[in-house]
Amino acid sequence: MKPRTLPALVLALVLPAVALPLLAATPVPGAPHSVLDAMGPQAAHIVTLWRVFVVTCALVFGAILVVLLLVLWRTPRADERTAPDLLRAQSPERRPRRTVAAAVAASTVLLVLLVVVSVFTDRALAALSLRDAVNLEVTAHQFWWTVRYVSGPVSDTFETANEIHVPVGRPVVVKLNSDDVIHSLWLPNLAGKRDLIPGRTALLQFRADKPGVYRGQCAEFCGFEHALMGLLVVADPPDRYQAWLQAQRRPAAEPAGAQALRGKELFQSKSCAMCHAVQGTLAQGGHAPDLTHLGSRQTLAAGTLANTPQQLAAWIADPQKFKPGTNMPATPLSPQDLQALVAYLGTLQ
Ligand code: HEC
Ligand SMILES: [Cu+2]
Repeated sequence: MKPRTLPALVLALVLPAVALPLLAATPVPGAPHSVLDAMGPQAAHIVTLWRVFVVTCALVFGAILVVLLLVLWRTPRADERTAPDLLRAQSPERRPRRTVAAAVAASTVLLVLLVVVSVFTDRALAALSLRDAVNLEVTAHQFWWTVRYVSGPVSDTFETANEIHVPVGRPVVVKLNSDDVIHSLWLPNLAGKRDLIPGRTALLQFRADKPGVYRGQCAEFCGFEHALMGLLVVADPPDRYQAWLQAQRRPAAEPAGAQALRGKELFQSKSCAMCHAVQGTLAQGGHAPDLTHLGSRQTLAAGTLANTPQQLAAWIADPQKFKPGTNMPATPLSPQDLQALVAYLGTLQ
């Protein structure tokens, strides 16, 4: 290799090899969810661990490439006129042996260090103070989430779906269950993944330190619509959180207006009420998202659609169009009936 090609190769190989992983440790602005944008202590521990790993591995990789290039550069070139150098094969290779031993020792030390950092991260994750914690139960279904608020007396317990509200600065303990297959709850900005396994209870602890809306995702392949099994975590200042709690505990208000009233009747007489519950009405189904305060949610169908009257109508008319394989069937409805249902669901604030 010509000496001049070395700097060019360093530029072409080593720089990207080191720069790309470092880029992977930098948050993307405006991403809907990101492990690199920690909004609480649990996620911060994890992202620190990730950065230590990425930087260490990138530097090691860069160093290996540099050594490789140096070796290529220094190796004597042979061509057809060069006499075979058999002497080298017979003399003991003391220097290379020492170099290899040193490299193995350095790798071992680095690996052990990474293990130590991982263990400390694990301990830090377990050390989150749970004083004054908010208690929640999340049950995963194909392809949506039940969220039950179980702090305080039983009369204060209520259920919602696909949207978790938490107060900023207070720890949250989530009891995890699954209704069908294995799912995994992943709130990248707030905590690591935790599996939801049928028949087994797991706990996830986190705390949100900044108000905001953080997207979460099912992180374990669970069937057709696994990718459309999202959820939102809304971290509110304490007073807004309390106001939200009060509103969620109330049963649905009686709708005003003939169209919405007709919608309520339809909801109770069509199949909807067999699956969905609206507290304070005859609809008490338990196999689908609780719709008592549907209007207060930002999305429909586990983060798949925006919660607007148009999207709501489109969803009810043909859920399979948006989530093929979801467990909600299309219900044949006249346009007037569909509008009445949408008007009714719009009153469920
Ligand atoms: C066989 C049970 C079943 C019936 C009948 C049914 N649904 Fe659903 N519905 C579901 C399931 C399951 C979901 C969750 C779908 C998903 O996200 O994968 C759902 C989701 C929804 C959502 C979105 C809820 C949210 O929080 O995102 C609305 C709104 C809804 N259904 C309204 C209706 C209406 C109105 C009817 C009657 C016309 C109806 N459903 C009939 C099972 C049913
Ligand atoms: Cu899932």
